[in-house]
Amino acid sequence: MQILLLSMPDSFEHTPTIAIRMPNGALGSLAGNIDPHHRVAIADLVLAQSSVRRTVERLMHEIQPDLVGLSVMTFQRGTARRIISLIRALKPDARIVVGGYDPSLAPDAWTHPDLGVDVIVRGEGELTFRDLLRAIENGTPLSEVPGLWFRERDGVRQTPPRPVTAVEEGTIRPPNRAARVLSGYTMLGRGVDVIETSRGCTFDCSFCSIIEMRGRNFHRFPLVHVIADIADARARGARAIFIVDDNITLDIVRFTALCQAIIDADLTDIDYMVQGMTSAIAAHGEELAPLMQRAGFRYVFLGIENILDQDLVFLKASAKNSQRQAGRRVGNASTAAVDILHRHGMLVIGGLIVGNPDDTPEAIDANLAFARKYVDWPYIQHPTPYPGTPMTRDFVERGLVVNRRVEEYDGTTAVTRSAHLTADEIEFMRWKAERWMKVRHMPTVLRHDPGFVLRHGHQMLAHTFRGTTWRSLVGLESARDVFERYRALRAREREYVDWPDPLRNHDHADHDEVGRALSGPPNDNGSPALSHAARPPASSLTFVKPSR
Ligand code: B12
Ligand code: SF4
Repeated sequence: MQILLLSMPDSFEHTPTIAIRMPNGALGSLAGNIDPHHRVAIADLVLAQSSVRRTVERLMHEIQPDLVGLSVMTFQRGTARRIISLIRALKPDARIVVGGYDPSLAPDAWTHPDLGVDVIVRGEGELTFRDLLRAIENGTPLSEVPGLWFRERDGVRQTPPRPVTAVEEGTIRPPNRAARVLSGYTMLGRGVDVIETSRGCTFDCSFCSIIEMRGRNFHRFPLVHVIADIADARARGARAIFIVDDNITLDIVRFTALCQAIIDADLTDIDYMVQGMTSAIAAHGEELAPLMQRAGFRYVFLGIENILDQDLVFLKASAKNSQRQAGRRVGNASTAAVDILHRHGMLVIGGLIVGNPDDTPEAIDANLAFARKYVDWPYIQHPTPYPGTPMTRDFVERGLVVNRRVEEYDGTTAVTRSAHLTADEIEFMRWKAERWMKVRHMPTVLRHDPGFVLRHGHQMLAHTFRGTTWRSLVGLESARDVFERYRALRAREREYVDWPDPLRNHDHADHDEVGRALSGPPNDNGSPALSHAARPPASSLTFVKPSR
């Protein structure tokens, strides 16, 4: 079979494509785990952001795929619909399969007959996708493949969820990077790739999709597999690697062993980026950080989330951000974690969430001041009601969701208000402060990647300050005017595909689906993952109308 796998072109504020274009890890892993006689091509459309339609047309013409698979996050839903419609027009007999976080957690949004999706793969994809291809090829019923929703003549059928894979058993083969057909991956001018060393998390932060996606569990790839994977990425040109693990810091002993294995394998000339919990870094950093530094870790994304205790309680992120002494919580671990990483030459990407239900201007200011003082690159977001998360339920129940256009659920558009501030005020506060924090990081980047900054620095600045004009620079326009212009530009940027949305005449279809998906109950027992089948039918779940 000829297979084309696509990731969506939509990017968001903190990863501008001028500086950061990373491959989608899911597609490489899917390609590496199908039977070898298939011909598979991967196209990360973020590499063709300004020519999406032309690129899809060309690939469809050259590859003539029997099946096209799309990986989609919630904010990319509208783009995915247009691309599917385009593919349908170009090759009506191609089968369309969707997977990833949005189809997994909001499958109802993907079943409209006018949309043209044949199969939804829910949850982890490698084994389900492999078995789906086998079933199609052998003509056996799709009902025998766990983990699917699929279209039949009389409607959509569901198969039971597939249990999460124990990756330590070698069930998942390494990714197939050779299948990528577009080029241009970059992290500030260096070739970049992604690898994973583990899957899952045992925490249950209320804003995170991971628990609903796969339950509370943690599985580790064997370290030999990981080192071989890094070596493969390096051999293909990667000089920067993003470790996409959900939470690598759950097992510090193993993380330490990984750093040592990277050093032993002489793979230290790569800039590694990883995300971690502040509590783990604060508690174990004195032993871990020197090894991370020697292994080549450069950026650590810290899930600080919020520096105020009441917000951490709402986000259910207190435990992972607590500093402890003799087993007792003695405070927030963020400053200790930042300090340890800085002392060992690493840079901190500060993940913060502002605009929580009870946030006042002072609460947001306190977080912005923290970011200004402690983090190197701010990654400040607003609480975003992604399908199936407990936080979504909280916001819906309090009537605080003010925007249901999911294409704006990109993390930096405030789509919820607090009890004290409008969504607009929340976003304005973050936007205004964050731009200047980003500028402060430029000299550090210049020292590390001078060629890139000299060539593209002006574009990076222009992106960060888009909306600014000479009039605003000399004070003839207010920051508010600039903010409104920025938002108008941002709205235009979201039109990635010059092709109509097949559901454009179903004005409320998407919103109703969102409403239903948003109010789904959590999968809080950790097992089995994806408990959708055991839930009340979607139509019985109602969306609480926002009060403003
Ligand atoms: C790494 C990561 C990133 C990296 C992306 C690097 C890259 N190019 O891959 C960075 C930091 C840049 C990033 C950014 C963002 N991310 Co992010 N990210 C993750 C993270 C940590 C891991 C994703 C991953 O690669 N996993 C490993 C792969 C192998 O697994 P997977 O993606 O789940 O894919 C499997 C299945 O989903 C399925 N599958 C996936 N696609 C397909 C397609 C087909 C056809 C099939 C059959 C199956 C299938 O099979 C795969 C293999 O098992 C997750 C989860 C988490 N714990 O936070 C969030 C997560 C995916 N991100 C999320 C979001 C929202 C974002 C941002 C919008 C904002 C943000 N929160 O940072 C931006 C947008 C990025 C952009 N496009 O501009 C959300 C998505 C929620 C949703 N409902 O859409 C998640 C779930 C975090 C959360 N909030 O809960 N992210
Ligand atoms: S610790 Fe990280 S991966 Fe785990 S639930 Fe919280 S945000 Fe998600």
